[in-house]
Amino acid sequence: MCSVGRRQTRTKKMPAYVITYFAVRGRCETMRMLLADQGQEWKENEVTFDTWKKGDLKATCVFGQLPKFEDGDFTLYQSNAILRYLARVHGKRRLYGKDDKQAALIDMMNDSCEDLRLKYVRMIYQDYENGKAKYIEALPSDLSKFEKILSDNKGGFLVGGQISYADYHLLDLLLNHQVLSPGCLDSFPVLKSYVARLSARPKIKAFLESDAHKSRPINGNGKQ
Ligand code: 6SG
Repeated sequence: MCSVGRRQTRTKKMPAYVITYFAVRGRCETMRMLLADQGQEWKENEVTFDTWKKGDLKATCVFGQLPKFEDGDFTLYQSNAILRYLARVHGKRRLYGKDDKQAALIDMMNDSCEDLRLKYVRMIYQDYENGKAKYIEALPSDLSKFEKILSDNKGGFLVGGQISYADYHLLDLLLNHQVLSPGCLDSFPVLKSYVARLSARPKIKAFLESDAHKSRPINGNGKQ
């Protein structure tokens, strides 16, 4: 999926994508799922925490953080900007809706995914021992919003009738939340079947079953 050897046989259709990140799912599993589902190849440039702590790589990153994403000689930072870039480039009708209004709604959905991700990340990294139970208790309030959105939109996705980059983001979040709290989708049948349906897309299924995915911890501190 991401061997250097294969890059040599790439045609123009096969961009030289490189993801530079820690060996975790974290902020990159959404873009990895998007790329896998779109039949793209990429190379992983794994950074150990020890290397990162030395500071040399950090000093070269525009905002001092990873992930870094390269498409040939084009370099991007900020995981959501990377998702939007890939959304503009891939997909039958791109992964960004059919017009400007759908694109704006897809951005809106992704912003709400980002809100939930930030809450999750803060709990995982700053408050896991004390805050986990409270976080799980409050989770239905967030999940119910997505349940209603998906029930109201008959197209099977967050917006319209085609997958968008925000769907990959929500899928990643829901998969992580099912690890945090295995029964958390039981009272949300629409979300539950959405996760099952997207996870069963052949290329996503293969990705989720891959050693590369399974061997990466969700978070950098081992909490999940
Ligand atoms: C952390 O926060 O793994 N990037 C992270 N951390 C290192 O020096 N808005 C952007 C975006 O969407 C957020 C980037 C994100 O792209 S991801 C980063 O660069 C830094 O700031 C989550 C993750 N964290 C584990 C980690 C590695 C280094 C610091 C945190 C574990 C803890 C301390 C060392 C090893 Fe650690």
